[in-house]
Amino acid sequence: AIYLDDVSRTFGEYLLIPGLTTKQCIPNNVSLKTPLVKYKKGEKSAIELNIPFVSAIMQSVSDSGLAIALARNGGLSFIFGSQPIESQAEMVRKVKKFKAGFVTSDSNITPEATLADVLALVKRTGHTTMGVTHDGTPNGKLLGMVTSRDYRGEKDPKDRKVKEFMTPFSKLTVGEIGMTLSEANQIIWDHKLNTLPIIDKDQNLAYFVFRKDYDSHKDNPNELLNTTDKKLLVGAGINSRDYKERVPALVEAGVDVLCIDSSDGFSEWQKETLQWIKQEYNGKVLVGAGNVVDQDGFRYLVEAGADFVKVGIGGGSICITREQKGIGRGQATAVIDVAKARDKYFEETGIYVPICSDGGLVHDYHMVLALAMGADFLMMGRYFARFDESPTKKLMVGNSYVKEYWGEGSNRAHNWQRYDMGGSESLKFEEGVDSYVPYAGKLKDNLDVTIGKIRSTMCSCGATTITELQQNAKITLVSSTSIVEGGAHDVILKERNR
Ligand code: MZP
Repeated sequence: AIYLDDVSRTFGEYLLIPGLTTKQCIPNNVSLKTPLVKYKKGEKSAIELNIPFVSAIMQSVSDSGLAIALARNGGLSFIFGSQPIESQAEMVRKVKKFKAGFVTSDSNITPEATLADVLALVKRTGHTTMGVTHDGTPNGKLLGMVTSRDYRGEKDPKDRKVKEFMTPFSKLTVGEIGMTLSEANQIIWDHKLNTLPIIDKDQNLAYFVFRKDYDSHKDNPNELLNTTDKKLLVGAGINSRDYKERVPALVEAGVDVLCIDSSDGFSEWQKETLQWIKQEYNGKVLVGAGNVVDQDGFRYLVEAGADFVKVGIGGGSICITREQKGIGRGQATAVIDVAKARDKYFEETGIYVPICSDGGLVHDYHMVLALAMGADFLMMGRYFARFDESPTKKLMVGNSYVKEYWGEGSNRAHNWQRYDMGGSESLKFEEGVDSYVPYAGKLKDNLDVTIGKIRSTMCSCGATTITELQQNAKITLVSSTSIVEGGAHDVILKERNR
């Protein structure tokens, strides 16, 4: 046997030490943008997430409902693969059909609102409302406001007001269907707008063309602009058994990215699956692989064509693989080790292959630790299972509301393909449990708190991007006694709010 020198450790055994927080390093300036799939040095990833969160490939987590909610908030779901091909494809279609650009009015916005107010509103409502200013500065007065009701008649005085706001732009907002992006660019440029809504009346959709950086690109307006309001992003889990039928159906349904879902991905089964997909679609279909917990596993999957690699065995909240099979590795140690392999591969080839830390994240600060240790994005099951949008039942147990949450390795999920080592077509023993998690309300409300904490911790570390965090974070191991010191201690607690 080979003995590794390091101890298998998990996130709860570490803390972050503050770095210098500069005056620019404030939570609003923190960008959580992150690459999802591999890219060459100097280029950009074909898919970037606005927040580094993906939801687990699980029956009790990722259906179309959660996928829509998470994508609207900047993350991405992998629709669970342990279901018939057609129903999984239908879920993908449902997400892709969702009208992300549907616009609504909000009574909090007045003609005096600044663009910053509108942006806050857009953030809060999940990109459903957009305003227009004309002076090209972030604090410019709001002159126009678009709502879907603009085009459905004036049902109440607020609608009339909205129409009044729009008057200066009536020529720009009606009848632009068929307008090209460069025509829109020209209008923006001529009128010094920050944003230009283009309304598709038939579909009740709004497309926004906006100026990215007014000051630094004055001489080349066409470089400034891009469009938003695209279709929502969605991923899907696949297995290494029926991929020749499943992948074409998912691609046909419009899936953006796939992930081979297995508890142990360091296998020839995954290599064959990756190679088939890459060959069949000329490299155009994006697919991640995993899970692995060391450098050898990473290298093997990347050389077989993986667009990202998922890290983690046995750390999931519902997982009993380590108890059942004695297989796994502390999640923090696994991420640290695989991140080294990712960086080495980048140095050698100029290709950056993102890694995902999957499972075992309990506290919000664990997420920052995982990112600081090298994860590019995080997959979570328990976290999302608690929300209204997850597909499972909400029940009252004792005095509290809970939601059901079961592992893909439990008998309930019947997902033998995920645990298949070849040669059998059934689950021989359980590797997961059936459980409850505390009900936590709406995804968006919880995500706002979590993201707020992450931004704030990153500022303490002196980082405004995930890359900066990975490069500069100072991390220390903690002793068991100092963990006690970290909670409230030696006081008599009154009622505690989160
Ligand atoms: P967590 O976020 O609940 O801690 O972990 C979710 C992850 O656990 C999933 O993304 C998956 O990798 C893993 N998982 C899912 N089912 C099982 C199981 O039944 C499992 N053992 O380990």
